[in-house]
Amino acid sequence: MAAPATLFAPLGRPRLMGVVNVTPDSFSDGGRWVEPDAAIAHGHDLLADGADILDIGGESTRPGATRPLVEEELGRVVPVIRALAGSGAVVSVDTMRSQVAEAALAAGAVLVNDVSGGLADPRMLDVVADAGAPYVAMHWRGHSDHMRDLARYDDPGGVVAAVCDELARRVDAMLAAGIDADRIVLDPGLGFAKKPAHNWELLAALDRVAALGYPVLVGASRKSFLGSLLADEGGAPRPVDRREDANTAVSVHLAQQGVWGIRVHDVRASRDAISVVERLAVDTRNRVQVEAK
Ligand code: PMM
Repeated sequence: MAAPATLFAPLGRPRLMGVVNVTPDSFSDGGRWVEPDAAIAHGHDLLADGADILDIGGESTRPGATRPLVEEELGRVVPVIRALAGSGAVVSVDTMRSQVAEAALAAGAVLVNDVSGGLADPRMLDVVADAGAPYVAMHWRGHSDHMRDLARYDDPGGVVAAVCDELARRVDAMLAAGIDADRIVLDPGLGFAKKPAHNWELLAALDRVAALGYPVLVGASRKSFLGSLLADEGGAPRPVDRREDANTAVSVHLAQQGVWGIRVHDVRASRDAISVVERLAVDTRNRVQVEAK
């Protein structure tokens, strides 16, 4: 598989993963891209805006969501992956199901993005290992219909220690299944079994996640902890379509932290912000060199 070279080569900035939710019920864009032609056109728009990877998903993970049948999920993602990968895009499949991962890889996806880190489907890690595919493993404690009840981090070290420990255990399982260490990406799973404060703590401690020794991907885009931060005086959360500026600020933070990837719905805003961070890094380095002389 040619993917790792492109996916893991040094780039000097985070990769931007543009979200294509081929779902009727995702929290931020449910229904907008559910028709294959609309999803494919959206993918092309994200590429034009500077997406490095298109993340195609057919199952909503919004809190409380019920799962689609596997046939429904396959029917949503496979034609879209085939078309976008066929036109040269680097495509990842956002799925917790090994059957969908297999079909997606056969249709041209080069990366499996599993929000459950292999916990939702006992075959997933073997399928990924057999395919030699790069694999994003996100921190996850349970399906969306009950994940709110799982947002408890009472042990010493709180959410940061728990997420790192639980991700480290997933890494052990991945390596035991035969997934190459150089094909693993870890994700702290913002919004999944996390209260708003947990997400902020994790964002402030990404060095701890990176210290596990793997590239890090983060998805904050449009999530409810941004809505809570920006709540109005009456406490009503900022609507999903008015959280983008806050998300762009998060992307700046992520770029400064040196993450491998950022998963976003609006690629252009984050791409522009990352360009600023990159440009400033060049001048900061120059200035340090000049002053050291
Ligand atoms: N979040 C969502 C879906 N997939 N994948 C990864 N790796 N990380 C995330 O944070 C993540 C994800 C939920 O957001 P969406 O419904 O807007 O796609």
